[in-house]
Amino acid sequence: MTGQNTLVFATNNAHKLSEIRRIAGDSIRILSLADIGCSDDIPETGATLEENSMIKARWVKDRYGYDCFADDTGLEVDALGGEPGVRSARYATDGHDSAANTALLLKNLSGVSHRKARFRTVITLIEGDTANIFTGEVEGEITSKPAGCGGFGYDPVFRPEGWNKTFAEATAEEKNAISHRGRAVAALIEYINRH
Ligand code: ITT
Repeated sequence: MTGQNTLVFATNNAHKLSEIRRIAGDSIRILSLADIGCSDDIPETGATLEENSMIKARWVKDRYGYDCFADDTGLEVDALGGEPGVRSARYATDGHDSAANTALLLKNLSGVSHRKARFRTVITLIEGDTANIFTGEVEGEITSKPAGCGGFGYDPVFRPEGWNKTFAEATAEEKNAISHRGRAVAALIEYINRH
C-alpha cells in the first residue's frame, strides 16, 4: 500500500463507512472523519445528489486539507415522481430516522401496484485541484413490508430486480456485488488504479 492511495471518506454514516471499507478492501486506505479530528455535521444544502456529494467532499478538502471522497445516495421511486431522492435521509423527519423514513415510504405507496425504484449513488473524489464524479445504480422495487435485518436505511424494503429477497436479507457480499455503492466504488477504484 502506498501513501497516495490514502483518502478521507467524508461521511457521518458508520454503515456507509464499513460498507465502503469492505468493498474497497486493500485498494485504498480509507480514513474516517473521526480519524482526522472532524466531528462537523456537514450541511447538505444541494438540490441534487451530485451537488451534495461535491459539498461534502469540498468541506473536508477546504477545511482539513485532505484528498477525500464523499457519497450521496438517494432512493428514487417512480410512482412518487422520483421521491424521496435527494431528500432520502430527511424524508420523514429532520434527523436520520430510517424506521420513520421507511414507514412513510410504505404509507405513501399503500395501494400502489407500480413499485419500481432505484438506488443511485454519486461519489465525488477530490485529489489536489481535481474533482471527479463516479456513479452507480441498482434497479428494483419497494416491497409491501420490511424484511431482513442486514444492511441499513431503506434496505429492508428494497428488492433488487431478479431477486426474491431484500437487500436487508442478503449478505454484505451479495449486496455489494450489485449495489449502487458497490458499482460507484468499483468505478472509483478503477480510476485510482489508472492514475
Ligand atoms: P452522509 O451524508 O454523512 O454520508 P447520510 O446517511 O446522510 O450520510 P445520504 O445523505 O447519502 O447519507 O442519505 C441517504 C439516505 O438513504 C439515508 O437515509 C440512508 O440511510 C439511505 N441509504 C443510503 N445508502 C443506502 C443503502 O445502501 N441502502 C439503504 N439505504 C441507504
